[in-house]
Amino acid sequence: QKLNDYYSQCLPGTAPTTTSIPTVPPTTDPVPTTTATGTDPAPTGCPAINTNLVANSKLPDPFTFSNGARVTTKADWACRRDEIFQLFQRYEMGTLPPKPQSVTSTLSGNTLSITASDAGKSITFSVSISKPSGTGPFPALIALGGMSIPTPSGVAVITFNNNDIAAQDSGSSRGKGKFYTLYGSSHSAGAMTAWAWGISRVIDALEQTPSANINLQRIGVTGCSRNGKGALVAGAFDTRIALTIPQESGSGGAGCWRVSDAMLKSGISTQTASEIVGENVWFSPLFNQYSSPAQVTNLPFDHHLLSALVAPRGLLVIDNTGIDWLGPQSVWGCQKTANKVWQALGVSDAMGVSQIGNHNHCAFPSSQQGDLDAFVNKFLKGQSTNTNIIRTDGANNVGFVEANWVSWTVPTLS
Ligand code: MCU
Repeated sequence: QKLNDYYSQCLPGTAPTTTSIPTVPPTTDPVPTTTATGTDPAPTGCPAINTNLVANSKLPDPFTFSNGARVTTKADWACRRDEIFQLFQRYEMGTLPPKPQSVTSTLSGNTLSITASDAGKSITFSVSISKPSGTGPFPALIALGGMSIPTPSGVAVITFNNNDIAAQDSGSSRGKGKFYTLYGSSHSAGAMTAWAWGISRVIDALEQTPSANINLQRIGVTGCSRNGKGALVAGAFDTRIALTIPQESGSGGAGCWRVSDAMLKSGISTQTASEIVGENVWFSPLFNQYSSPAQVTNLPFDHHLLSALVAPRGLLVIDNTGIDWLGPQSVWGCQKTANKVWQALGVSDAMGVSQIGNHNHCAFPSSQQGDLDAFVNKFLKGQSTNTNIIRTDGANNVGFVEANWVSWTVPTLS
């Protein structure tokens, strides 16, 4: 109930009516050169990134490198994924620091305390672990700001207080939170990158704490609204996460900047990049200069490619058609397009979209329970289920005309 009270205050219209873009603080951290996350080593032999931005009013091609070469194999995709990951850090999210010099943890009851130290500084934060009955190791969902979907049976819930790692009260929260205590208040990472870094440290801690009794192959991440944007980024950035479930994440999450700009232009009151950079600190200050409609079209990616970073792992996008501010047409078109990357990898049913209206923001409707169960049972419990789920009840969304947004074809990657 507390969570629902909070969410009902969030929408609609807590956004400032004027867009005052904060000045860009100097960033001292280096431009990213490697994925440096999860357990995957950065791929080698990849083409160099071409950072000349080329205007593109459509959704950029997942299968063409920035140097113009075509992606034809799964090995190419590993390189292209790495390139997309670096581009997101460079233009939108800020730099994701690699694993710090030291990560230590202690488990006391249900509380896992994590200390991360680097370059003479250290921070400590904790997560609470709520386990089901029975014998583990248990699958687990890491919940940003608490669970907003029904807790699946047999699954542990790890509550991650993302606000403690990076504040998200308003545009004045820049550089506040434990991440910035460790890396400095002028670090380029936006709040979502900072949260993703923190979630990776939670997984590091679980790896070194077998007594926590969590199955490391069966970790998911979820969150709603602003925390749903964060859940998508965490799942995109750390390949140890088997299932990513962003709920009603809207613009800046499962929506595509270009489609949201078109919605606003057509008169629908929806959130766009130029609004979001003034409202809060979810993105890097580096993104400010790319946020106007004229600049958004210069970005070498859109959020279909943020989702694509999750592939071939599990992704279920849970969404609400009833709230214009969330950009339902944008989320629908963006994520149907993202699914093409899973298609190319031969696992289109590892990525689903379930979009249902007529309910309050972040109030999960029972009509979506089957979709959630199918993904949880497959990716967190190892069952064989039908996850061929791409559905919307939004009549308007049929108006997303793919030919207006997608001018590339989908290869079958060998
Ligand atoms: C959907 O997430 C955000 C949205 O981006 C904000 O503009 C709005 O004010 O708050 C939403 C939210 O987090 O609601 C809880």
